[in-house]
Amino acid sequence: MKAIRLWTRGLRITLGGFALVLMLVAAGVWATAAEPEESAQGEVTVTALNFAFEPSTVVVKAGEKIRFQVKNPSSGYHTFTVYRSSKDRENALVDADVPPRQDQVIELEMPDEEITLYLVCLPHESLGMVGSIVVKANP
Ligand SMILES: [Cu+2]
Repeated sequence: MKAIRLWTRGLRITLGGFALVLMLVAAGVWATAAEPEESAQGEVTVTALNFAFEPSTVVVKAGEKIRFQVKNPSSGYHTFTVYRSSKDRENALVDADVPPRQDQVIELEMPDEEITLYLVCLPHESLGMVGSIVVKANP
C-alpha cells in the first residue's frame, strides 16, 4: 500500500511538473501578445489556454459595451465566467461555455463604476485559470 501511495504521489508530482512545463511553453508562445490589452473601440480579445487566460488582465471603460472575442485554440473545455468579485458569486455577469477549438463572441455591458471584476474558468479555477477585468472611468 505504501508503495502504491508513493507511486501515485510521484505521478502527481510528475503531472504537476508536466503541467508547469506546458504553462511555461504556452507563456513563451504567447509572450508576444502578453501585454494587458486595452479596450480598443469596445473590442477585447481573450484567449483561453490550458490553463490560463491570455491576457489575464484587461482594462475597459466603465459603462461601455464590450465585445469579447473569446478564443479557445486549446483542447480544454473552458468557461468565460465573470463575477463582481471572487467572493460575490450570486449573479454572474456572464457565464459562457468555451468548448475546445471554438471561438465565442460575448457582449457584455460594463458596470457604470470603477471596479475590478473577477474572470474565472469554473472547471480550472483551482489551476489558477483566473483573470481580472479592470473597469475604469478613464482607461
Ligand atoms: Cu479552463
